[in-house]
Amino acid sequence: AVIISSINSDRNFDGTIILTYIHLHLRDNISFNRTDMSLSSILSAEAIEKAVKDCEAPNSFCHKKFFQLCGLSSKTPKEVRDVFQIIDEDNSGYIEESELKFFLQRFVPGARTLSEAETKKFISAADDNSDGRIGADEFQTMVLS
Ligand SMILES: [Ca+2]
Ligand SMILES: [Ca+2]
Repeated sequence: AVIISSINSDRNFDGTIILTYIHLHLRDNISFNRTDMSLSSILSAEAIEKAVKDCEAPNSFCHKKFFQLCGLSSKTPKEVRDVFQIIDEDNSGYIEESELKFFLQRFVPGARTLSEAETKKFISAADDNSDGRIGADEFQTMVLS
């Protein structure tokens, strides 16, 4: 509806502007859907729900148990890498402390945030080179070991 109304209202103006607008609009929607779909195409909805429910209580998060319950531990290295990229929301190539805090919400939007203690424990479990963030290789090793 947004696209059609903008075409109609811009009918008297230069067509290039309209195309640029439509292009931006489509690009945003496509990239959003792509990210949204990959997590549920890798893991089953029931397994995700089970894993998030299990650590509902404050400070009960255990990454090992979470990866097992949601089924990630038994995925291929490629699939684990795909999940890494979803959690690395700003595409920096690393999962930083600020992204890890919202780890559970990447699986279920209404889930709780991780406490500072949980976040720190999570990072140190994976952070082999002690740079304070989780790289793709570190994530893969943690999940699949
Ligand atoms: Ca990042
Ligand atoms: Ca690291």
